[in-house]
Amino acid sequence: MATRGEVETTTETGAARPAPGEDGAHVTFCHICEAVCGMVAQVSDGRITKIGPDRYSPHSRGHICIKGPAMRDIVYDPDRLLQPMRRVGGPGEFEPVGWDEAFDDIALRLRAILDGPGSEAVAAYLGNPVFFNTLNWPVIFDFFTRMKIGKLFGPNSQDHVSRMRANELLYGDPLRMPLPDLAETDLLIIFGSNPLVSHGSMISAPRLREQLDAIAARGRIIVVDPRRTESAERYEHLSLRPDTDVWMLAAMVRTLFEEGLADLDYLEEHCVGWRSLRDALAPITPALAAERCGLPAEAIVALARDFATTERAVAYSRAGICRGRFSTLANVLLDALNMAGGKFCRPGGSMFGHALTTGSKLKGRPPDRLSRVGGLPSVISFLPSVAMPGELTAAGEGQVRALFMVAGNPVNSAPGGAELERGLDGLDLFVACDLFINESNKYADYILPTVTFLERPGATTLTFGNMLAPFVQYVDAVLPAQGNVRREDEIFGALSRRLFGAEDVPVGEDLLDHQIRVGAFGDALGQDGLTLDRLKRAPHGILLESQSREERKRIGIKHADGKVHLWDDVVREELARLDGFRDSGDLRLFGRRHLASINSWMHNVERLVRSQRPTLLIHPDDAATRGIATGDRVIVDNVYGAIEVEAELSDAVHPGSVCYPHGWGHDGGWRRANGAGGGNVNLLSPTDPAAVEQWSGASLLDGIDVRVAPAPAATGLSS
Ligand SMILES: Nc1nc2c(c(=O)[nH]1)N[C@H]1C(S)=C(S)[C@@H](COP(=O)(O)OP(=O)(O)OC[C@H]3O[C@@H](n4cnc5c(=O)[nH]c(N)nc54)[C@H](O)[C@@H]3O)O[C@H]1N2
Ligand SMILES: Nc1nc2c(c(=O)[nH]1)N[C@H]1C(S)=C(S)[C@@H](COP(=O)(O)OP(=O)(O)OC[C@H]3O[C@@H](n4cnc5c(=O)[nH]c(N)nc54)[C@H](O)[C@@H]3O)O[C@H]1N2
Ligand code: SF4
Ligand SMILES: [Mo]
Repeated sequence: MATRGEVETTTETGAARPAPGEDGAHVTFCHICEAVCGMVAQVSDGRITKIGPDRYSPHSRGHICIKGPAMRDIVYDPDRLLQPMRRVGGPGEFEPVGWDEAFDDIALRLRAILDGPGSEAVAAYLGNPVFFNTLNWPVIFDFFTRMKIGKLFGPNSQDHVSRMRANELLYGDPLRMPLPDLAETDLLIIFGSNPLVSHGSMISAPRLREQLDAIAARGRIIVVDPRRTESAERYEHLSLRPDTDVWMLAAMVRTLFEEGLADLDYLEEHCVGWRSLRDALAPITPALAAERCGLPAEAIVALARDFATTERAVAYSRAGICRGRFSTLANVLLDALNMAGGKFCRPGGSMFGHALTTGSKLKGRPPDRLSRVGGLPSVISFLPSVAMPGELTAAGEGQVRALFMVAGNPVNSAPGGAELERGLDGLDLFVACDLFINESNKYADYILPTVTFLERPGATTLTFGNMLAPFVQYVDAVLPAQGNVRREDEIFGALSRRLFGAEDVPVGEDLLDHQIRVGAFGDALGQDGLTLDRLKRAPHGILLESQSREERKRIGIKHADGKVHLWDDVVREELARLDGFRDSGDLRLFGRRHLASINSWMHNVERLVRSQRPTLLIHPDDAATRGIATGDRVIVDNVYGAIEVEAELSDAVHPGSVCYPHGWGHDGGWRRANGAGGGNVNLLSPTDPAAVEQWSGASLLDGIDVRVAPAPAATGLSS
């Protein structure tokens, strides 16, 4: 029976649920990207024979992409680690070890570090897949909290950290993320996202393409991007030089004020600081922005006018504006555009999503701090990756001596280059939890092999706050753990007990049940409402009724005055820095994702890699001046590093820019991935903490100054 707040759906099949590993159809969901699509895994003779879409899922209604079914290949990958490994030689040289032996030695060595240099010398890198593992992370965090871990790192600074810093400035809470109201908008401007390939980020909506097509049919979608992406191709494209959006956004907001199009009553009611922002933006004219961005001033003005005069309009941004030189400011200005246009908290505009659980998602996380090297701030406890190599290698008090790396691969996914590898190799204790030997954990002392998401229960709660239609699903494991691998909660629970004598290690499911029940949709520990038990009785998940925009705004804004803050010292100082900034005029490198790739970890799957070829997209004009043709080997370099890759001429990229996907150039324990070629583009990302934006510490990944030249024969740089 449905409980309070549920949207009635006809998706209950009533079929009995098979136990993990039992023959039959197992309802599950995909944990690879934020769409969290419903899937069904067929099990026969204890093995998964096929993974297909869950057509009964009220969330994804039968949608999946090519990566979901490929998880079967990951489960049975011949290179997958199925027993704990201890390093016995150089990088990547491991031999099997028993769990107890591994735990004993890890505990002994960690104890020595905690008793010696102390917890400041202990760090963790938690990679992207951990965050999808919502039932296990409380146990992982519990372990780190018990030891008062000094430093946390993760992919945040390669991803959304500047968006979070902007959220904190604007709304008083880094985790409060405004979403575009796709269901009702008539004009959507996308800055730096390619939803047709990424399937949405900070938006969880698997059938995004249908929603976007519907907007395009009744109105417009304009994609602002240095590449004519798959999304730009399908809708309208406005091409600009990488890492220049900040000027375009500033000029658009300015245009609204200049032309009397800004909704002043609205600003007065909802925001503070808008007058200061307005005055400070005065020098950033459309002509100046046009010159910086490499597009016509008229295009900026026309878009601003159209945005302001379309009642239901919204600007949305993602990764593409989060990793630049002015990324916090760019995100603030994006929201300022929505505010000045009067689009926030209005139909078709922007509004926060829903909160399923109460309190912070990362309960008990360490306090925010500055990095020892470079003095960069942490955001939601995570220090910037650009500080990581120095934290590992710079001798002195607080130097990291022990590292736990769970589901991460910073050597390929973060800046760091040779110094990061040297740092990883020089640790006193390096423990990794992963499915494979990758480019980072090949330096570990121990790799503790973990289950895939198909071998553990899971809940879709990570992306709940970003769902356009609030949905929640709990699923059981499809298979028991393969080989001699364990879940992360088992591993970190065991370490907590061994090292700290912990008797009260949290249980992920109990915490989830409690959080659901005291949350907005819960039964408040008594009345009718959502509970984990109820979730377990709805295998395909439950759609929930949306709360009103006003209610979400009331809950979402954490500033004491209940207003959106458009002005503060950060905005003031960043605008001053913008004023003094001079573009080098060099070629600018930016990234792209491929439908069949997920960051650095699915390149060992034949059916995914066979359709891909990482190439450096270069505009024909830039290629001509350098004597480069499609298929040529070229060297891309700057002061930080060099890679040798294959060139592909394409007028889809903005003149003066080149585009290369990240996550390639493998050299780990995954044989097919190692043979897939390509280069590690993050070797070109600045590793100097002073070279990145100082408020968020966001790595500079889009808009890196590089040189490109034909490769002399046999450089030996990369395959
Ligand atoms: N297939 C696939 N899907 C994925 C992933 C994957 O690796 N593969 N990764 C997942 C993850 S972890 C994330 S965080 C999300 C990210 O989701 P999105 O943010 O939608 O993904 P991206 O493809 O990185 O889109 C960024 C876009 O910004 C553009 N861009 C680069 N520089 C600039 C710039 O300076 N200005 C502007 N305006 N645009 C710029 C790029 O050309 C690109 O089209 O995707 C998720 N989904
Ligand atoms: N230049 C450039 N660099 C980028 C980006 C970009 O756009 N451009 N995008 C960035 C973004 S958005 C992100 S999120 C990061 C991602 O970067 P990271 O978070 O460092 O990690 P991944 O590359 O996703 O590698 C994930 C690792 O987790 C392992 N794994 C997968 N599932 C599990 C599991 O269930 N348990 C365990 N224990 N391990 C598992 C995989 O085998 C793999 O080794 O990359 C970033 N790097
Ligand atoms: S869109 Fe994302 S969640 Fe859906 S199947 Fe593909 S990778 Fe999985
Ligand atoms: Mo990401």
